[in-house]
Amino acid sequence: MIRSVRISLLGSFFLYAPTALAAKGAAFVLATLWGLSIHAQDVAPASRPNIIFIMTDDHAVQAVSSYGSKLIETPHIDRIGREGIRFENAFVTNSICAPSRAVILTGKYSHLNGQRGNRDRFDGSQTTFPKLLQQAGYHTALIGKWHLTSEPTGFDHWSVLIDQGEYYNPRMVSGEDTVTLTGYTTDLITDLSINYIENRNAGQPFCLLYHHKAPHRNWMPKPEVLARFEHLDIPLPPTFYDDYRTRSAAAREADMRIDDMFLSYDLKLLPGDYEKETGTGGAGSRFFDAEGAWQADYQALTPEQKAAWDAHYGPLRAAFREANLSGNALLEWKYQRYIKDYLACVASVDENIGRLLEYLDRTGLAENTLVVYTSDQGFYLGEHGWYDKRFMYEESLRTPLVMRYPQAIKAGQVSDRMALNLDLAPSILDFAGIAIPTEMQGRSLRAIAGGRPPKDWRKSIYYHYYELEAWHSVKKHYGVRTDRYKLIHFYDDIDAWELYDLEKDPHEVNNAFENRSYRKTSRKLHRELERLRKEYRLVD
Ligand code: SGN
Ligand code: CA
Repeated sequence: MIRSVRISLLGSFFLYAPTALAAKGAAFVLATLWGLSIHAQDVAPASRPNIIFIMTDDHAVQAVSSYGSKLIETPHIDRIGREGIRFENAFVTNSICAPSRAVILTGKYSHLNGQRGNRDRFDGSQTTFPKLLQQAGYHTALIGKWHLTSEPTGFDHWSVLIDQGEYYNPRMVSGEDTVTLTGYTTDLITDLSINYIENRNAGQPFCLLYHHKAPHRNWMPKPEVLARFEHLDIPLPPTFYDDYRTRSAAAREADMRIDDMFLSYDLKLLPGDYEKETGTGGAGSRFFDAEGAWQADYQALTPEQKAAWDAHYGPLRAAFREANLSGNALLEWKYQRYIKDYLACVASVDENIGRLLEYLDRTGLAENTLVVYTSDQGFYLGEHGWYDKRFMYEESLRTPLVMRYPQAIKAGQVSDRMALNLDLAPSILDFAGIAIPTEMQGRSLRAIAGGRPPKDWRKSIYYHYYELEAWHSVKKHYGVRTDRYKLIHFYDDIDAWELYDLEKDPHEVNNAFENRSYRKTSRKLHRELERLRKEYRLVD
């Protein structure tokens, strides 16, 4: 377990110094602590790229402008893809945080890396791509969200949030030490990341995992952008009022509807604004005290941060009390509240990525650095009436994936090949010129990024979700997706199949499993599913 031991010197330094100063000081103090040279040069050996692997938490493609978002502009994330490659069809193999991270680190499916759900303990003795880079002479670092309950392994330096982490004034753990920083976490993770690069040992190539908490629940934006989307009336997604008519019970029984969000913790109201807290969160939230959690978040703000929150939310809360909403009007109010906060969190992520890219330009590092941007999975932004992820439906199965590496990736490419988070470890190793262990189940994306997609590239993907008695009560399921179809089997306490024709039904509202005209397709998909389950060693 990661322990919270407070180092008073660093703790008080960070607590009382203003953010920018704290960051500068942090660079010096941390550089000294890590024993790094603080006179880095900005040229790495041309043959081995530096690697910056940027990952966010729950950032849906529907909120990335280069993926066609109508909700937000994300110019800096878009820039990575424009100056390199954007994968239009990137998916995860298990749409939930810790499992996705374990897949990314090991290049193996959940049943083999052991991290099936968020609550499993990650076996850090396994082979991971950072370990292989480290063995090959890379300096490896991890800064930001980790969310695996075992201590990070394979990193020369790490500084991580505890569990889900905090949006403001986060505690960050490095080894035995915990420091509390002051400021907005998305900014601070970027400050620490830039400081790491600045102070690295220039004699070694580096690999930095720069991992944001945002835009994970409970969507607390930075003061400066609190009101960024307030003037807009964000359109409802077409499936917002999905009645789940053709689906199995899995969709109806999932507890992740915007209507059931916590009025306090999610929607930032306070007791007195409403009669009683109506939010629910499925099996895993049984002991969750939403009002208490929201109070704790609010009380952890500095007086200045509180003042900014009060100035923004005070009038919104007053208007809410005044409006006395019910029915769909109340539901749509919840949606607006949710989506505006979510988007504002994304805006800060994008701005900070811009800051990092600008630093790479300024220091001449851009040319020889592979920059990868992805999210640990997608998310529902009101589609099917939901937030959260977990289901194999498109919004949470897909994830943004863009890469830039001027020396090996031609600018301006968009690939429709099916990429998986399973492919990231092999890809990064391949770009670094390191042999990919045969036990890794993903495939390197390097040839695709180089403009030469292999002829035998995959034509289908396998997905498997395992967390039932957890938050949001989504049933266990596995399935196969091809370029056109998707077949899903919900199992364990249910035995139900769904089949979607993504060409005719891109929003996945017509389960065609019982439709006679899809019999042949269904048989083919079943065969393909069995083939994949053998290939990935789920069955003998
Ligand atoms: C927390 C969230 C859930 C979320 C899980 C998993 N509740 O438990 O809504 O599904 O994390 O998210 S919260 O009240 O703590 O925000 S994950 O990204 O870490 O997998
Ligand atoms: Ca996540």
